Amino acid sequence: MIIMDKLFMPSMMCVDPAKLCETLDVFEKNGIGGLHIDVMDGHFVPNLQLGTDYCRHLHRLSKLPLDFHLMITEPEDKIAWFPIQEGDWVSVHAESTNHLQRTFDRILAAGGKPMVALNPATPLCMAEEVLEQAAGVLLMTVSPGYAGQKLVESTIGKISRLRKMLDERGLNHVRIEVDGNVSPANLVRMDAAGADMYVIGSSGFLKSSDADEIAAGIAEFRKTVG
Ligand code: S6P
Ligand code: MG
Repeated sequence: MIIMDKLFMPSMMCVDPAKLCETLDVFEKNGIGGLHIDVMDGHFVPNLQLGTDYCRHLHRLSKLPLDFHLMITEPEDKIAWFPIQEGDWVSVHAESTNHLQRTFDRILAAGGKPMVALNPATPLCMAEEVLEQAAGVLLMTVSPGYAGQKLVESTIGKISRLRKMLDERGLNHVRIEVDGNVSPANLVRMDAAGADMYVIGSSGFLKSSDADEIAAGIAEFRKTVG
């Protein structure tokens, strides 16, 4: 069995823009896994967030990989818009496309690591056919669209069921990323259920924009998952 590092992925939507460079510096110095980028198009989710130029700036300003979370319709036609580099993760929602396989193929051709994302009420079977090719599954633990929401309780059991499914298929290299209300208390439960990649926003160490407090928060979170 492969034991993988647990990865913390700060949500860039929750970073104070006035402190962008110093916050990126804290992330690099404190072993952050990658920068989670919420891309929202106002159609798939009722909000607009982070664009392609912002992603380009982040690649210029930081060595950390990007973790694109595409909440957009017809992602298969838009993969080329994003500055995907070798080692970047790219999550695409199973609900957002009739062409999940084609979207995966395009992410792989761009050098990205494809992941399939599922909303809280979307069953795991929607991800099943791409698991062999996937670098991970992103389980939404809130409904996508906004930061600062409360955990959908049923998603904790869903994490356990997905971990079991992956183990049974010998796919324990496939990551389970959780996104939404990853508070210190929920982190304990998500970790125990089998998640190993955690999007951290306003419920976690990005509740503060102070560099020292963020660094201390990362250390606390790391202690929790061991
Ligand atoms: C939500 C988005 C998330 C949020 C993150 C915020 O649609 O996909 O990545 O940015 O969940 O974290 P929190 O702790 O405020 O829920
Ligand atoms: Mg997200």
